[in-house]
Amino acid sequence: MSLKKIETKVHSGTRLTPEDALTLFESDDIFTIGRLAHKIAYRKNRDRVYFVQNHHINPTNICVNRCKFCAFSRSKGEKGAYALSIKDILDKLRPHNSGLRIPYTEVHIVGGLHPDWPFEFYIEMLREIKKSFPYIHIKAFTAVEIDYFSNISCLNLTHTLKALKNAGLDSIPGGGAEIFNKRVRQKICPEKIDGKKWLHIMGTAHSVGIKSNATMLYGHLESYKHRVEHMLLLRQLQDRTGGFQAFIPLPFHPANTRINGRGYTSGIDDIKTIAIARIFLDNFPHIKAYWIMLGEKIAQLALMFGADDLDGTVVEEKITHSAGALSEQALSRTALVNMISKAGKIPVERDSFYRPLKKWV
Ligand code: V47
Ligand code: SF4
Repeated sequence: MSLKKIETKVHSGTRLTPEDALTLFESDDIFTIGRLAHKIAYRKNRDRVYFVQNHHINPTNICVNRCKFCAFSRSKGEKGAYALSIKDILDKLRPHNSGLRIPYTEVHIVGGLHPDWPFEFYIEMLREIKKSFPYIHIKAFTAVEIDYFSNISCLNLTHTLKALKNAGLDSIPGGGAEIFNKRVRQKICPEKIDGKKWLHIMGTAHSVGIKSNATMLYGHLESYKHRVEHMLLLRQLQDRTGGFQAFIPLPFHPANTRINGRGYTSGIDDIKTIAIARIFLDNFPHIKAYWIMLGEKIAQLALMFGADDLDGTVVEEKITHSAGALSEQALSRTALVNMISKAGKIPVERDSFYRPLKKWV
């Protein structure tokens, strides 16, 4: 299939096949790919680019899985291992020495699979955060953590999800998807739930009314074919549930990991992957350029290549910074607004369901 035929499909709003997506990955014509992605992003979101005032928290880096690509995790007792108490978490969310209402509208919580914490600990964590900050949206726990909770609580998946929701969980982040291909997944994270289970957990979450995101970790041992296969499975699930809000391609950071891959991803690969995601995932409302992993400059460029969301203020980031990220750990609201407006776009501060809170026109 030539790019010309793919262009015609995009102009007429025809869904691309996996073969089309592979053709795009194999093409060097980044300008055509970008133009097509930008057209679709404009169709969906006009010139709006979203961000959220959020605070990331990683309650523990102690993890029984020890994925090979993960530089953040530690085993219990290992140097550098930590586990926060609920009080530590609440203190992190509170601004220092002030009774002022905090600016964040979202807290994003993901961590390791701790060998000793009971399910009740996570329930209490959610309840206490909601009690102290009732206006904050809690986006927490990857599908991998949710599967672990179901195992340690001996509750089935639906009951686990409902218990989390009742305690204050508002939505689920997209982590843990990595790459669904069995052979590659076995090499990079042999202990992790497989792709089928990840998709099943997300589908079940959507069925009980919990929205989520989806990610793809790329730039390690996978091929373009595996990326397309990954996105196809997400597109198929989204056709059934409509529960995904955003897709977030995550470029692999190799420092301190146990994967001898290809080094860091190139800017061209980052931009191309974002653009192809925008074109191929026609049923995803948003494509997020996560500035922490892409770096500010590539994330800004991604706004011309199909991305319509930058994530947020973040405040504290450990996962990527353990693996050699060079970006800051936090950006102010002003910095995000500048990044977006200097790309010629309209900055929109959003809530966690993409409802606009403030627009800079
Ligand atoms: O699941 C771990 C990835 C993810 C590395 O849903 C790595 O809004 C690169 O999912 N190099 C967690 N990536 C982060 C995540 C996320 C981030 C921002 C927003 C949202 C959202 C979700 O980080 C993990 C894994 O795929 N990761 N190690 C690494 N060395
Ligand atoms: Fe644990 Fe998640 Fe790191 Fe894997 S990626 S070792 S599951 S913290």
